[in-house]
Amino acid sequence: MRGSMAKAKKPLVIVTRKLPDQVELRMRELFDARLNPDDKPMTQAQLAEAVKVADVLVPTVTDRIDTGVLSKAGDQLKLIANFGNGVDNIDVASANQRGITVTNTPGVLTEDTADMTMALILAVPRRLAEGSTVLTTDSDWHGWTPTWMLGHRIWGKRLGIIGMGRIGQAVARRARAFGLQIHYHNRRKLSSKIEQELDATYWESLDQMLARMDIISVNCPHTPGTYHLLSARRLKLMRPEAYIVNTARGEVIDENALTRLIDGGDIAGAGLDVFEHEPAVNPKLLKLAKAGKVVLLPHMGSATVEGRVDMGEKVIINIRTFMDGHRPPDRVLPSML
Ligand code: 8YV
Repeated sequence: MRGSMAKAKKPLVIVTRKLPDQVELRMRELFDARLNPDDKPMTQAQLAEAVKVADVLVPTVTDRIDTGVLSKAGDQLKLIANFGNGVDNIDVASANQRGITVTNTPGVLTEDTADMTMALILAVPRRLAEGSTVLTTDSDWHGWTPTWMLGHRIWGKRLGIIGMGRIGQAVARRARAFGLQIHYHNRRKLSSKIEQELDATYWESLDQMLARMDIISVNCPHTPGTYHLLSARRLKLMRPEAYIVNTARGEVIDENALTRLIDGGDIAGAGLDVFEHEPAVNPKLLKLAKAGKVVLLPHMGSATVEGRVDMGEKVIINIRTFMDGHRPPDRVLPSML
């Protein structure tokens, strides 16, 4: 009959940034996909125009989907399928109130992000970035000496993981192989089975954990509850020999306070893949990087070809499931944040 024979109208899916070719190809086949081949970030005004017409919006961490944008959404907008795990770029509560479902892409960037975390855990104490520039910049190398470019051993040290979700646990598994002792702070204590597997010690008090760790790794999401979780007061609790690594979100750390404390010798150093005001980077942090006190990366935690394709695939599955009238697998609810 007509209904079953007629092809359903494809949903208009607006994608805000350039995605991997194979993801875009598949989106073109499945949807009426409006892509962004130039990859120029959209302005708030352009995002507002997009939500007026889109059935589905696919934003990324670089798009702020706030109430200003959402208030312009047409009735046809039913799904925001974020290309990314963190949803702090989206006002999820406000979207839900307007009847718009929000999804993300968890699980597929866990291992890549944990690898990058481990890379920073190694890079800072072992002076990797500093060492790698010696040969390429001023050919300042006069040969091996017993006392030059000494860093610090990580084996046997205490690693305190803040946020023991998927990524935190993946970091713990790696870190154990490097001889680190695993400690963690999390909203909830893990099951004793997982604690035993990871040989992990739970700290209900973040303050107490901070005061006793050699390395801190931030692996929790940015939510209103974790904004500046590492405040100036808490950062001051850290030992002067301690390092801090952040591959989660810049907003979790008071970046100005961190910069001051490293500069003053109250914290030994930091490895940062994320920043409080991305893409802007505090010039004082850049100075500290030149002095070899911090290692800075431009938000590369999940930047693998495989990861980005998997993320795209997740976005597609979420859109298709939703369009077929089912609950998408990666729905995000305000209560989860
Ligand atoms: C993503 C990330 O690349 O998924 C996340 O939360 O931080 C990144 O690794 C980015 O969010 C894409 O939107």
